[in-house]
Amino acid sequence: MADPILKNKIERAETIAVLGHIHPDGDCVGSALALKSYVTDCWPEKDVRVFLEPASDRFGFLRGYGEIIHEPDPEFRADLAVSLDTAGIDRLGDFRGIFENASETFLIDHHRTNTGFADTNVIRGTASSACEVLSGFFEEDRISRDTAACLYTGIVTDTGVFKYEMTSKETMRIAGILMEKGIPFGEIIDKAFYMKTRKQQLIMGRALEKSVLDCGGQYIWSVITMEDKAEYDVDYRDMDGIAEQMRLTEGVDCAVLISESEPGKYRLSFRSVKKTDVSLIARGFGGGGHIRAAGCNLAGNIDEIVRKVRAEVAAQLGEGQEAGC
Ligand SMILES: [Mn+2]
Repeated sequence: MADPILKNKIERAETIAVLGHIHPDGDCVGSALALKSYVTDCWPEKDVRVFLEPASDRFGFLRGYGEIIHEPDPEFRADLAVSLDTAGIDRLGDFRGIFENASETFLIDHHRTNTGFADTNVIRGTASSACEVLSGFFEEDRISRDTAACLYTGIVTDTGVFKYEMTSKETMRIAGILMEKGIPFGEIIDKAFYMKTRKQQLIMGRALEKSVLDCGGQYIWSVITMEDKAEYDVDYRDMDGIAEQMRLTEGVDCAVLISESEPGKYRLSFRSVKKTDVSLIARGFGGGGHIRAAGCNLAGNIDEIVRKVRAEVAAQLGEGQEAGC
């Protein structure tokens, strides 16, 4: 049985604003469009609008993607504003005013750090994604194929295709229900997660070709220069997934991609498998992140940066000469 709390609020509202976080990802776009799609199917008379910053084109196949509003509308007074996948009110960016002007506010999220900034707050810190939480408010037989595709996209992106730790039996149960709606699940996984443009593939090839295996094969690093990026006409957004691919080299425990953002300035992206806590290393250099994925920015001589980072990684791999560090 679906929880009726959201349904009751929607039925009382004529105008509904759906909001998410800045730099919207697949879970943010997926949950926002899923809510709009569900409301449109069940209550076609409602005025429901999704407000988000521009997102990646890879989500362009989702119903309602082309109707997302990117500019805040100061005239719009929603009876109900729903915030999805957003941990704090600041993260609503330019759309915060729409949320604050609404008669009633509701939020659905899965970030444990959520500050609970709405009138009604549903925060499930153990859920894989906002889409997983949101699906609990939908009646199963009223979820259309279009709505299912939106929800599935969010779950796929936030779980790294059912791989990350928060993926649970419940995640898989919901994914199963969505699959039964007839969605092209393989195609959605490719589009939402694995698909790359030609130039993204080529810059990854360049990074892999230039990579150096170190510390007895446990550490891999690579440097992408401004010249490399210019050659393929790419920017930092095209570099997603490269450090992750390096991490998947057999025997490797820590991967670092160092990409030059401006002359002499570098963005470092760390990934680890088991032993290395890359959040510690990134934090030591003024950045942050998680134990298995982190990042920081460094400026200076590239040989010096490579040496400093290697020293930190080698210290953690901890086997000294034995490991060839
Ligand atoms: Mn999320």
